Amino acid sequence: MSPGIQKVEALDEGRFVCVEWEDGGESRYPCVWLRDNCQCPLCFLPSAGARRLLFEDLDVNIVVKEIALTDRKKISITWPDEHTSKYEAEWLKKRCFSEEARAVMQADLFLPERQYWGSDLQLPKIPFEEIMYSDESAYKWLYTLKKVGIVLLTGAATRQGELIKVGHRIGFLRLTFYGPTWQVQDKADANNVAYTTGKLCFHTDYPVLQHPPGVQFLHCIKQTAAGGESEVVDGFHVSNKLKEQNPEAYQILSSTAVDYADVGVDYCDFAVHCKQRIIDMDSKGQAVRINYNNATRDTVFDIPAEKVRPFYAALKEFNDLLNSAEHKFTYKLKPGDIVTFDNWRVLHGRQSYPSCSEVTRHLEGAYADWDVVMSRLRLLRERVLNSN
Ligand code: OGA
Ligand code: NM2
Ligand code: ZN
Ligand code: ZN
Repeated sequence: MSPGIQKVEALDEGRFVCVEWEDGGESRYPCVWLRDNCQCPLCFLPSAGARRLLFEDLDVNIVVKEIALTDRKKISITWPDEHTSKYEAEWLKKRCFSEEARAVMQADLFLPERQYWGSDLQLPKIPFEEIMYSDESAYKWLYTLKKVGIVLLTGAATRQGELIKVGHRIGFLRLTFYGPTWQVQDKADANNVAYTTGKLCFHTDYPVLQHPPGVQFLHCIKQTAAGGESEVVDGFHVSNKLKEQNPEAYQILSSTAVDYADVGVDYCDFAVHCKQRIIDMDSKGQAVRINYNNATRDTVFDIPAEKVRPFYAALKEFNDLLNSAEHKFTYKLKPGDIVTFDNWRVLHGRQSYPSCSEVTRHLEGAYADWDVVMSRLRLLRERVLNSN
């Protein structure tokens, strides 16, 4: 329960409204924001949870004409044109502009907490069946996926189609040029290095797409006796290490736009080209997405010749850190396992395995967007927390 309102007054010639809370705290709201967020049926469409008010009808220099405290749970503002807006205490409290209150709201919305790991990873495991029927388990799955970056679902059937069910559980899967789901196995005239028996060094999938898939699912249907082990590494943790140990390499990888290319035929024919920085960072310099697949890094490289070798040297430093025993975690998928991981954060690889005329190893893969996964996570959280 949020505290009630003690007192409300206009400040700064009516440009701000100051709310004094019963618990002694104080919040200041700019009037232009208050008017913009009027919750009346003319200004807001509750069935869509969206603003009806047009920006052209908003006066950015608006001031209050009158303010009243209706009861301790609501304030009412009359604007110069006699339009009236009412705001609930709880609604206002959540939207307080103080740094602390904003941090609480942002954490609630985006769950930015990260648990970094290295070779010490305790791979989180949940039975596949549980996430399918229990909201609590599904919530735990997605919450852990966001925080740790990887969760293993165990005990799925060893046939194609289980990932379609996972897609329905979260909402929907991300379609790409490799199809709604795709079969990782040794193929003649493979249109991707993943479809061979070769080793795959640490990579994120699909940096050739402008918006690479945020989440990846790999369902083990058949596993080879020899080879084919999986490797994962926490790309955000390693990026932090690189920044500490080799700021110049970090600077190069987080600023150089690398060309990627993928041309071929699968779901349909494709000729995809894109530029990505290998380490994408936010405005605070924190890594937010790794875009690195050595196989699809283009032969075309759009940087001046003298910058090429320093770039390779920086990438070598990053690659070495990814592969250090301290950072990487090795495991082997069993038939029925579905590894789910943050494809923006976790780089993955596999050991080579012997080629054979028959199929000895078969994974089915699929992608989802973080928008869809986070949306399901928020809805599950609401349901799980409200039912307890
Ligand atoms: C892939 C991939 C891993 C594996 O298909 O992109 O990384 O274990 N596969 O085959
Ligand atoms: N597959 C596994 O970036 C990539 O090419 C990743 C994609 C073929 C769908 C591989
Ligand atoms: Zn209104
Ligand atoms: Zn991959």
